[in-house]
Amino acid sequence: MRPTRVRTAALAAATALLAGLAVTPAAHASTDQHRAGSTLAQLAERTGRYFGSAVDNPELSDTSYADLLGKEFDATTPGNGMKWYATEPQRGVFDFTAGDEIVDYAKSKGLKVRGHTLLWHQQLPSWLTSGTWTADELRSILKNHITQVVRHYKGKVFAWDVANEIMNEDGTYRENIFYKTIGPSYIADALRWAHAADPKVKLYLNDYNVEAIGPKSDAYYTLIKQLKADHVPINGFGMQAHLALQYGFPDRLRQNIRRFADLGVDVAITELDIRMVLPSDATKLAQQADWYGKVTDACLNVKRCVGITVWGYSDKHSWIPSVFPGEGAALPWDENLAHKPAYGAIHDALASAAKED
Ligand code: 9MR
Repeated sequence: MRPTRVRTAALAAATALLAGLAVTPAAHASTDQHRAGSTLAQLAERTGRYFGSAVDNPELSDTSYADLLGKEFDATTPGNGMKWYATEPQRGVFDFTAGDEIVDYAKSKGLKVRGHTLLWHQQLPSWLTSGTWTADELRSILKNHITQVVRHYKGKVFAWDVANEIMNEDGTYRENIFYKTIGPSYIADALRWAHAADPKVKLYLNDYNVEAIGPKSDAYYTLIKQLKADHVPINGFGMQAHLALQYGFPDRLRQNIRRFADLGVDVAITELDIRMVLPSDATKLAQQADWYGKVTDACLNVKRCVGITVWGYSDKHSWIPSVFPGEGAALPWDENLAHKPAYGAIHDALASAAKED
């Protein structure tokens, strides 16, 4: 009886491992040891990509968190520090304190920085949202904001999310203040102004719920194709990838990444997290690990998918519980900064691609 039981267990463990799933704590320990040799960033770099994590300013004083971020990742995105409310709190008065703090931290740890974001419908200062503007006035406000912020971070960020979340789910333009006042031309102009202020920085459009092929990603596909045809400077498309186990994995993610790459732009996974309805359990964590592995594989499969950023790396600091009550556990590290099965799945996906390169 005994040998059979052992064999069965070993077989189950091997099958689960092959599927990228977590098995027993003992299996974790040995595989984690095996993975200790290289960080996610080191493996990603061997495939010509980066692996980043967002960070919000208050998190920098959590030293164990900030230290681990600096060791495991080679890129970071400020969670809030470069948004309009922070950078231009009064009209024409710029404050780069929060963004600079993250740039300085990143420099000290050898991380590169993704700029986020030049325009968005959220986190705008009240002087902007409560004012009444003509199209010309708002165009000049937008031009000045973009010019000053991009100029300040010239050479310090490698990419900018120029326009964030500008489409509705049905593929129509979101009626943000810029669209309502100026019309859709604000998008091409924003890209042109950013390019004029820093001709080398990579310029992105960025959104959520665009990982699957559907009306929203189709709208970006059409827009980027047109921008390219019009010779507007556009270098990349950011798929945020705020996924949730209860809504299913985005259909044809890999094909979707590929079709944007085929338009001649880079693609980046910019804000990855995979939440679940709490409490978490072994089954949900295994499914989450499988999805993290699948997202990583999908990016690795397309040469122009240049990097992956998780939106914070641990459940200790995550935007999710406050926005989706009863949901969370979305990141590859837990509240105690210990690896979850998702970490192993990402590591394994990167390691096998790194081997092939
Ligand atoms: O992580 C950010 C959180 O701290 C802010 O409170 C929130 C405000 O809406 O924005 C979060 O980041 C968002 C990002 O800028 C754009 N995509 C969605 C992210 C999660 O809301």
